[in-house]
Amino acid sequence: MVDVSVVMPCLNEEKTVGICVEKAIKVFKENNIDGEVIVVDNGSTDNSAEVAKKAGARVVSEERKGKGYAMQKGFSEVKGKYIIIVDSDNTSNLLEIPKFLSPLMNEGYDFVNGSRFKGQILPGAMPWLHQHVGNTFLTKIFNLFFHTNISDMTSGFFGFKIDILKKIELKTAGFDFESEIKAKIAKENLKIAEVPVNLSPREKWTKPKLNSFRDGWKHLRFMFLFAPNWLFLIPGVIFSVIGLFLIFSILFGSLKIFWIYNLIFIR
Ligand SMILES: Nc1nc2c(ncn2[C@@H]2O[C@H](COP(=O)(O)OP(=O)(O)O)[C@@H](O)[C@H]2O)c(=O)[nH]1
Ligand SMILES: [Mg+2]
Repeated sequence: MVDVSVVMPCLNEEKTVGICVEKAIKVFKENNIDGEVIVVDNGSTDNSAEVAKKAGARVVSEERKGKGYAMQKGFSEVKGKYIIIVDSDNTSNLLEIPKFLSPLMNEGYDFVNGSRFKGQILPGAMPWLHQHVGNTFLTKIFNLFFHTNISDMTSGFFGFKIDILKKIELKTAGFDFESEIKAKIAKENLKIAEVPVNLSPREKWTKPKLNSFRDGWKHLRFMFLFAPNWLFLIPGVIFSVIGLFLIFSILFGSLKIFWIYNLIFIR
């Protein structure tokens, strides 16, 4: 049986996907691991698929566009006991894969998240707005909603035991895949560890596929919908308390209904 499956989503990454595949195979050789590399292509218009195949990966393709759909396709193809997910743009260093394997194989963890915030983010690797606002905010919301203590929710470099896939069903199409898989794992009360990983800038002249606002919004939307207490119950309770307070103030206190009525005319 294959021990480790490395699954990489790939959309027009011909400059880097080959390097990533070679690094994964190098890790397998150096650590005596029976491993496979699966690259999930999604209609790349460049030579990504050929480059990945030549470097030694099994290339599968998914027709439905989006990183989430690509990952679902990859998961339906894996043969390994341990799964590592990593991008194919060579911003994460695949030589760091052994860091994930030790907690999964020897320390009883079910899921290991790679944290760029605990590692080193090289200059130019992450936009300032993502590093100090977007990712920090999304991770704080995630920890609050799902009772976790991770430091990098949007990281796309993580690993887990294959058995986890029997317990969760993945549905999201795009980059919200990361919030989906991590939230569903957190709800299963599985053992989660975190390891530091480094992040390098993208290769020159290659384009990121992520759109900060569109994809940030998708993460937020998923988290609220998957934690309906925070979408309905808690705001409902807050508005009820404010409503009751106003009603009692009008009935028994000094607040005059005319004053509230006059609020309508404030310009
Ligand atoms: N198969 C597939 N891969 C995708 C798609 N969108 C992004 N990717 C891959 O997902 C990884 C992360 O994308 P990237 O734009 O670098 O996002 P960021 O690293 O989160 O800023 C890269 O390896 C992309 O090639 C998609 O629609 N389909
Ligand atoms: Mg990237």
